[in-house]
Amino acid sequence: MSKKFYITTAIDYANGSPHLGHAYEKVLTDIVARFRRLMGDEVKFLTGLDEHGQKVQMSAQQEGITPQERCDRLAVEFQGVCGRLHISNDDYIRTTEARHKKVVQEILQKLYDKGEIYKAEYSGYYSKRQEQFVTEKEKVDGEWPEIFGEVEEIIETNYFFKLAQYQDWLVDLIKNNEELIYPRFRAADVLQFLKEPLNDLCISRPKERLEWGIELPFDADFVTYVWFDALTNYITAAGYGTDEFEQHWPADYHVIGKDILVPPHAVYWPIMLKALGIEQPKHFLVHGWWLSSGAKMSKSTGDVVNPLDLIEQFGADAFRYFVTREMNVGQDSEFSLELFMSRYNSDLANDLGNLVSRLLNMGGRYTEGKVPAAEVEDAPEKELKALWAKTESELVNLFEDFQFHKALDRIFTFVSGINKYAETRAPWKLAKSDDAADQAALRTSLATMAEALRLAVVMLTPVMPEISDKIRALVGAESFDRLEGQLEWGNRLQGQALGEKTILFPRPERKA
Ligand code: ME8
Repeated sequence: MSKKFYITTAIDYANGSPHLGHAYEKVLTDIVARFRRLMGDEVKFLTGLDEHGQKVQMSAQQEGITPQERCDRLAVEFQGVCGRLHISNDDYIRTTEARHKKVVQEILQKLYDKGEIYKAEYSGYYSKRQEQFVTEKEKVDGEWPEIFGEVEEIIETNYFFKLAQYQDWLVDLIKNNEELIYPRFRAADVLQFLKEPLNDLCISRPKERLEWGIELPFDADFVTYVWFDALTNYITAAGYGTDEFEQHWPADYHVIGKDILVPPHAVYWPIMLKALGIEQPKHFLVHGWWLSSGAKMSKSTGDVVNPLDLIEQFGADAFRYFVTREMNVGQDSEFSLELFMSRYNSDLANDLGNLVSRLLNMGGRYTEGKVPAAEVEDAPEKELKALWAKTESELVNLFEDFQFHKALDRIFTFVSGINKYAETRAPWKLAKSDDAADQAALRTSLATMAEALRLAVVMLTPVMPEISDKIRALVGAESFDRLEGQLEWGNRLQGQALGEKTILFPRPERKA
């Protein structure tokens, strides 16, 4: 059986409600997954929920419910966001599932038997908020950084995973594998981290301190450290230990935010795999952060806006368009309602929405609701086709390089080009003339607009699947599973029925 294109997101902490950062990562990964399917790959797209750990246990305690009850409730919320955003994942993993517990215990036992895990007494500083030991070196001006929360000194017996012995191997892996981390500049963060000697990783927590975790198979007094448990999700869902594993592993892309590259994904994970004799993932796609995303945004009126509410208000595709158009993958981006509204109104409602309704309107009036034949090719047609040729030559490469913001920019430049073409040809003026040449130009202009619109939405499909399908249905174009042949100008729509005029992007109602 052939290898699938296996792509994963981070699994979200079941420690609070989903926010813009979570939603963005799903959209980004979904676009890659949908694009790969169009390119002919068989895709396995995994996302999920990270349910163990001290924070989850503490939040549940505060609420007076069990951690499992709390996770079950949050799982509904997180999966709900995936549904609302039309995320096309093939699997959803929760780390409290039996299939996952089994794999975590299996690999712990394997590493223990191989002598990769040892027991030792450890005295050190422990950050409750980060759920990890920290060292004096991490102090800033003699103080623990804010992100550590309360830090306490403790003496504990624990189990340790031998990371340190793999340090040189890991440095070589990162240095010699230019393609491993995208964007490449993030690899420098990893190498910087590896300039300091690595400590072995404490992979257990005594049950007296933390119960909410996966029990160590070789010592029932301990549970597994949450990061060790969480990272393992990628192989659990790939069917580790079964015949299915070969079909999925190695992962093609782990999509993650910049905060969890170092050390978990670029240090712990590669070493865990190496110690287990499992192949390394092919790539990490590391995105930046939405700033002010956690904060609720207030408008001048004093209303409060949660970015995820925009999905219901303006539609999943408008949300998907906005986050993809604004974020240069790898960089940070600022979220603001003003920016969202400006993109919605100018790109979606004006440029794209008006173009569609204009075409349908004229088709109904001048060509009996059908796409006519393109009969002539004069300067305006030549110009628009040339613009398409330029756009088309860039689009697939931009998608392959995760330059989605640029791809959308090119597509919307082309949409503006179609609108300009309509202004130049002015079919509404041609319609007033009985001259045969004017009538041929009228038919040509509607045919050209319809074909150009079909082409414009081909590569919008992975970003705005619902709207693209709607537009295709309105101009009589067929849906497709494969990109092949879709990007060529072909006047394919001749004779197709045009749909009724509709408003694809309604203007928001003004509040009094
Ligand atoms: O880190 N902008 O979970 P998480 C963009 N459970 N992305 C953001 C963001 C923001 N403002 N805030 C968070 C965890 N993210 C672990 C992962 S994987 C084996 C375990 C991203 O819920 C963040 O970078 O804190 C991460 O990739 C994802 O959301 C989940 O974050």
